[in-house]
Amino acid sequence: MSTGGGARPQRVFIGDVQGCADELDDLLGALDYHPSRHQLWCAGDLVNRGPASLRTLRRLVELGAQSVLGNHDLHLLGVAAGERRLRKNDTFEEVLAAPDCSELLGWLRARPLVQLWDDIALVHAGLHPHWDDPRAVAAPLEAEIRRGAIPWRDASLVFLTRVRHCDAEGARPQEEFPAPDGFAPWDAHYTGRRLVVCGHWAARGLHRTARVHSIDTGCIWGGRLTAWIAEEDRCVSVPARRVYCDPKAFTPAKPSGSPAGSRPDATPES
Ligand SMILES: [Mn+2]
Repeated sequence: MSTGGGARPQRVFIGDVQGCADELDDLLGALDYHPSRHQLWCAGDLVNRGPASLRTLRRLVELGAQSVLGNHDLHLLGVAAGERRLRKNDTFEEVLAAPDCSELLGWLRARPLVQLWDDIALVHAGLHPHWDDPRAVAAPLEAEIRRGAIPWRDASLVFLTRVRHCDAEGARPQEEFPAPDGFAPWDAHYTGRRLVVCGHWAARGLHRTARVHSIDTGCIWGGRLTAWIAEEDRCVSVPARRVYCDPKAFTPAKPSGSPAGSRPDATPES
């Protein structure tokens, strides 16, 4: 051990990688990553839209990294199971064709939806204002996912992996941009004692308050890949090597009537 011998590893939370394997390696370099000093926790959406989903999954497994599940991770599992159709902007076909596909998807399927520490909760999108015990909500959903039976319509699963705005009762709006009166970013209604670390909301940018650290900084859109080191309360980020995803390739969000030129994260699949 070069430093801090015997000390517990620092928790390093990484925003949505989405197949940006080169930037993941750039970030590990910028962190001076070492397995004896750092424990990696990704905020989900490890795959899709970016250029190298297969290499990203292999790298994370090799690193012994951890993650919570995001909507794109579930989508990959759903396509692999024949429950969901590949969409035109999906970029993970190489994962499905890989010789180690079943091993990688088995690893992905075993990731949690929520991870708790005394001080921090990690989730892909957000936590519902009425949940006193997010693990009690997530555990049965995780069991179904591990069995290969993703409960697509379960409102809690949708909330955990997709929420951006909600009202005080945790209801989500039909439209997110702009959200109607009475709706606010989900963390405005969150009163839990843990700091929530999440991804999923690239357009919000790096958003750090006493309640939430939202660390998806839009690498696939040509933004940055960001890590937050909990024990140092410090962010480290690296720029995208290029723009991988063109917002113009994304049609306005449903339902019809969305304004033309909606931002890409206005789609239900961001
Ligand atoms: Mn997402």
